[in-house]
Amino acid sequence: MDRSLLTLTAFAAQLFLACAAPGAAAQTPASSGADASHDHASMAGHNMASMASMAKSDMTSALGRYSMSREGSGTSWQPDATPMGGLHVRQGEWSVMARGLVNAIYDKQTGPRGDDQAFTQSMAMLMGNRPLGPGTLGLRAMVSLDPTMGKSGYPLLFQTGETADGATPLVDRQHPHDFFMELAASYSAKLGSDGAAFAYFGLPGEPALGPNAFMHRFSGMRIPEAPLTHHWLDSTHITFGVATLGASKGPVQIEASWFNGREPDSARWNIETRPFDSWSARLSYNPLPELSMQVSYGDLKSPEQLEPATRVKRTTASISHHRATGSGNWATTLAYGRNQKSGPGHEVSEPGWLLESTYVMRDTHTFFARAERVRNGELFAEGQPLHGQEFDIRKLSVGYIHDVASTGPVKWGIGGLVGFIKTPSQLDPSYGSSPRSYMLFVQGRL
Ligand SMILES: [Cu+2]
Repeated sequence: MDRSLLTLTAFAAQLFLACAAPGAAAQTPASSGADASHDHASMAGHNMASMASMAKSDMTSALGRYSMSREGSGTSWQPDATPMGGLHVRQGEWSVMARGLVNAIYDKQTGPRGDDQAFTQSMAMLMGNRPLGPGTLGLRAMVSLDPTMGKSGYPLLFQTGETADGATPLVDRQHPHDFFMELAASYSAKLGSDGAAFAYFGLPGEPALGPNAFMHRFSGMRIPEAPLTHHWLDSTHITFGVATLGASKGPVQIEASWFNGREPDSARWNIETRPFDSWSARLSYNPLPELSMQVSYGDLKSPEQLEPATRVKRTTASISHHRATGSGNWATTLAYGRNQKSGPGHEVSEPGWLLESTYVMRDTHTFFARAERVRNGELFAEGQPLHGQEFDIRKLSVGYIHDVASTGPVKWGIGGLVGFIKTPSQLDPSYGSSPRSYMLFVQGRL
């Protein structure tokens, strides 16, 4: 176990290097040799084009009998029509896919509670599967250098969730993601003519709760701002300890997870362990290649370190649409989440909505927009006059990325976004009358 963990970590580290020095990328999949007997020299002879053009139908999912293009974050689904980004190689019995994203961002949030900061955000992922016995073994590793942005993450007005110091909650800032975002293994076996059953274990991993997480779904992955609905929909994407059982037949998948419901703590470089105290269940349905939908429910016993007595029951529903045309790709996600929080002396039910869309034209121009509405009761600390009150926050972010260069398999773009925020006027003294979010960024994608 330790050894495979180390290997997975090494894979991911290589991918980071590959992004930084793209010339080396061609060797990444080869040297990730799960098959030690493989002849590296012959691999080096392959060029990027032949790797990238490997037939989509060759890549089957680790979890079921459908194309790998249906696989979202964790065990979630996305529309089958979603293009598979990244690098794909077949090595021996292994099908391997690598992908990564890095943003160098200048961020300015306006108003009295605003701030500005320059930082980088990144994610590198390696996944592979191979036949084993009667079924398929899958391995996934995903890492992020987000911890380098500092414990308190980056400025993002009206964002709440997690902590930087273990003592006070983060408000108006997005927490950094942990270095280990996913280290997971799965095994699936065929069931009938078009079905499969699987088991998935991650430390960390993602339980069957919520839509495909924002940095993985096509409609949101290029947007450098975290959604305000993160803690309504997909904040469990890094869960330190999760086991999921699922089954799929044709267009339908049903899953249940048992997991450690506590959010990651402020130590971002480590692996955390804690007993499994929470559960979730999800039903996914892909009726057409262009469509994916899910409903899910999770009972998170004690997600917040600073309020351990608060239990959160989360309900989510989402629809994702992907349309691939001759000149581009257009992906849209509509999602709803509700957190019912109960603790000593308080009980609240907070809804959140998200509508997000990204259009990539001729592989060069990316247009994106994200509209959200959340009811948030965590904007003011204890002792402040508005503490405990809930506010409806509406935000619309629009942006554009222009791809300017590519080095090997890595594409580089420059982009910008503006977020317009509407709040009840009661918040004006704290936030100003029309708070805005601005970001300028350079984005590298593998
Ligand atoms: Cu997150």
